[in-house]
Amino acid sequence: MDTYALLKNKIQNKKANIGIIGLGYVGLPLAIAFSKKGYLVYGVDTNSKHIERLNKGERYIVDIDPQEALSLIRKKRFVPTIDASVLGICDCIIICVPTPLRRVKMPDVSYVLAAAKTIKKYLQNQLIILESTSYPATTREVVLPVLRGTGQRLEKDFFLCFSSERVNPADKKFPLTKIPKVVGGFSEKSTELACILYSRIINKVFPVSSPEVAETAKLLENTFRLVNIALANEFALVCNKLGISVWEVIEAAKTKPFGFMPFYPGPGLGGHCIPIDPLYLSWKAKKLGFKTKMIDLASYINHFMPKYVIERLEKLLGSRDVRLKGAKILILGVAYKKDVKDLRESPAIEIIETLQSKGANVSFHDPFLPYLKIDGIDLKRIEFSKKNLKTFDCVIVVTDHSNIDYNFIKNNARLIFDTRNVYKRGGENIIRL
Ligand code: SAJ
Repeated sequence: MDTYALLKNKIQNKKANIGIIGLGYVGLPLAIAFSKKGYLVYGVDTNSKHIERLNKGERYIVDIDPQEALSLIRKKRFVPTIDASVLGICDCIIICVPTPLRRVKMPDVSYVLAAAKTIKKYLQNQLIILESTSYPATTREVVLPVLRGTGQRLEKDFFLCFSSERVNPADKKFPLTKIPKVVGGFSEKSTELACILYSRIINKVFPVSSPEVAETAKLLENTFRLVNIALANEFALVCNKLGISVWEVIEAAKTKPFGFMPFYPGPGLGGHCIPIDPLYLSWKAKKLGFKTKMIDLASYINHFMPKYVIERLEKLLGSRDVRLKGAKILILGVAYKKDVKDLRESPAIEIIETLQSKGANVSFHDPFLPYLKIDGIDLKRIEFSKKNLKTFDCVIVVTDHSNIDYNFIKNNARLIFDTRNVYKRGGENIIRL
């Protein structure tokens, strides 16, 4: 029986051992999903803290029940480890490592390369899948050459695919198992093996003709969001000039039952995907001699929003004869988006840094984060009260977490600058973006 037939048989009969490299917000849910379906899963992570916390039943990913992970570990269906040699007894290996941007807006695929080099040590009759979001042709240009270095033949001795991760942190409506999976292999055999594997845990699998198509589809998804969020942000600036509510404009436009999808303005665009992934595409396009314009312009507009928030605040305080220097400001919510505790690329960081540099006295409250120690900011969360709310010159709603008592704040704060439209009906002490 050749490698393809052997792998197909093992995957179909859940006899295939699965290796997942990277137990973050992508890899860990994947490991749990496959373990729950009866596969033996080895989760390899270089961060021993992740392994310790999993073995103690502690949560470090918002979408994972740590007790469920622990019970799978106790049943020996899921084996989290820092020991990469376990990959030698895996039949399928899925790479879920970070793909950040370097300071100079260049893709950093060093984690992908490191994972490929680790796999190379143990490569033998395996299906390898890259899930980390990256520029088109990363699978072909970064992963494949390393694996070929073993002398083993692609599509004969090993199989290779790209399949994009689609995770919406804190979104209960779309758990991993309900999000269709796009799969692109170097041949139909690679694609088929990966489709069979994913179809064991995900309702809909969508094969495409190459890894590049799968890689680029993912970037279209996130660029779509980047550009439309930028459009909503630009409309916020225009509507402010017009003296009308951008929120009311969007609610009205939303009544169109076709051809429109609402996006909302905000204080800026955070997270480890939307602000970053599209720049992977513009970087690759530029290398191919094509300068993208939409992505660069949208990034510019989104990056302007924190500055715009400060501009609006200065005007607001000025109209009340309060100078920003020495003003007491409370930032409500600092995570990059609602109901998550992730700070990556959060606009709140730039807003706080700027306020502090202008001499404002800044405090923050975020139910998910007890302290803020990042980029020179070192603040402990405050618990707001009837008494202390009155001492702030302005409360800025930066992240609209659900578990905040907005009414209490409205009834006790002197001035609220709402950048997320939590106060849909406004109020005499409330100004919205
Ligand atoms: N934001 C706005 N206005 C909007 C929507 C979002 O200002 O109308 C802001 C958010 O506050 C946040 C940022 O944009 O700061 C990104 O929000 P997001 O929900 O688009 O991004 P992520 O990174 O949490 O999750 C996204 C997924 N989100 C959705 O599809 C709703 C999806 O794009 C990807 O599956 C995922 O990134 C990923 O892993 O790529």
